Amino acid sequence: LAGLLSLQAAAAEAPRLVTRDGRHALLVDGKPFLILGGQAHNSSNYPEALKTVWPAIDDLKANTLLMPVAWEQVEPQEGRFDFSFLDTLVKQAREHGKHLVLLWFGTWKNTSAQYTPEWVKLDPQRFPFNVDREGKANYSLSPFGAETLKADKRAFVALMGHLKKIDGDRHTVLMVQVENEVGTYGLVRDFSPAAQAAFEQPVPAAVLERQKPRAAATGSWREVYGDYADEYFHAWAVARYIGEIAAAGRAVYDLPMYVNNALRDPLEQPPKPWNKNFASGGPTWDVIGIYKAAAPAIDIAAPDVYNPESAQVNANLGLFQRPDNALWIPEIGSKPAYGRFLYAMLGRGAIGVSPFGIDYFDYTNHPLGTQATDKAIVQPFERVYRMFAPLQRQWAQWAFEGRTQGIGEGDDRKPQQLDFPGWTAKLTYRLGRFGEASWGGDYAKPAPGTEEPGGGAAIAQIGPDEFILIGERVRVRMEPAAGTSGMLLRAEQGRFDAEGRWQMERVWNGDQVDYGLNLPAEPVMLKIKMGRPR
Ligand code: N0T
Repeated sequence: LAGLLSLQAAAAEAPRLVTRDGRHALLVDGKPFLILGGQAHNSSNYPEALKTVWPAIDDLKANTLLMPVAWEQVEPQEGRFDFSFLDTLVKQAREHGKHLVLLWFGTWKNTSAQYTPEWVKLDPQRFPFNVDREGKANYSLSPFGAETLKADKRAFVALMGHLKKIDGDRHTVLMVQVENEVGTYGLVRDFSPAAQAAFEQPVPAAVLERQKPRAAATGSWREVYGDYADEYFHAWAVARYIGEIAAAGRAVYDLPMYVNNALRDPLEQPPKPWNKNFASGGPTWDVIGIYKAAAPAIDIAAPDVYNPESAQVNANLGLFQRPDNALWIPEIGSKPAYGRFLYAMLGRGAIGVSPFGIDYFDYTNHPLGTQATDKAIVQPFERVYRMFAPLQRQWAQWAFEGRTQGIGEGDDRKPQQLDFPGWTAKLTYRLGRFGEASWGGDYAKPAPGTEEPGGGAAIAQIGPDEFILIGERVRVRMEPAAGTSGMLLRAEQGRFDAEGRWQMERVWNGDQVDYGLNLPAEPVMLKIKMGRPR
């Protein structure tokens, strides 16, 4: 009976993020959950449009749909709320067996005010824009607009209250993104009198703790952060604004909340002061500390990955995965080149991932995403989701325990390695079926399907000498850690069934293992047993 009661308690518990040993998990019904997501196009947040969304989400084999809910849509007239789209969305998600992540498009969507209701757009006196040094209004709403904050917060609280009413016992909705890609392009910060007065105040102690001072240890923003003062101040102002909205929403219905980021160049190290090269004030990797200090109600700063260069992708994943920040990728471009990085993201222990523009609306965001508007959109991602779906809960648990790693093939196509306690996985790409290229002739020719970088592998160490390997277009050789000896005992190809039990299909040996585990152009899953001679 006690077991049953605790099971019920877990089922009734709202989704939440937990952290242990610097790793994170999204608990859903009390157990780690892996978001295999898909994000709809921006204008698909209407009941009729959902007809173009579900087929793509189903084709993707996603378990979660990321869908905007817009301020203009829920509060077309001030104080009169309409949550009918949310009702439809939640009902249909349940019918399709999917979870949801809601994206609150309010004061800022890609930094602009375009998703605010008309009554906001038409009243710049009440809802002021940022102004430049000359007092000229910029296109982006000011984080010092007290009325804007009040109004956005009221709408968000109404949304969360409604959500609690319709979903508080079911948890179809897992998380909420507050605003979308915030910050300001073209202007480093607000120079309005209210902003200027705040800029001259001492930097709050909470910020000093999380964001290392660059000059003086205390004092005004300029004194403490020198050339970075304006952008850090804007990040603080925007984060505080969002944090207040999130906190008010969570007071009504406590779900995990996050912000997403249109990235700055992660390879510019050390990062130079803002030079119109990214949206100032957004949660770029270098100001995550400021967001943590100013917006404690926001759990995660998340990267939107729209540059497929492998060095960029890897650098971003490294910078956003921190002991104080779970890795969660709410947007990646839908171009095929991004597919292999799912192995890196899920292998590194992300709580989830979601390609953007997953619906059959006749629109493409090329060149950020694919040109396709049909089933070809999902192909590069479905192949990976298909492999992870049957063991999604188990994988999330392994990731939380620090047992998993993963990587996508580099643009340079060079060998890579993943180190586990006792064993190293050596990965090579493009090589033919037999041995090394030194044999020459046809033997040196790359394996079919490896013309473009497309390989990847995710590995879980499920016992001291046992591994689950998921991957494609890569040769994997497990080697004993330096100074020890060991060999491959058995590699089973198979899959996990719906109950999570391993189903062996064949044992790989001979040609399939003599030169390493040769993973073909279609993803496979192997259960590998290594051994050490006595
Ligand atoms: C994204 C999407 C949507 C290397 C673009 C990406 C989504 C928003 N913005 O289709 O609008 O709502 O979050 C911005 C990418 C910047 C360009 C990077 C060039």
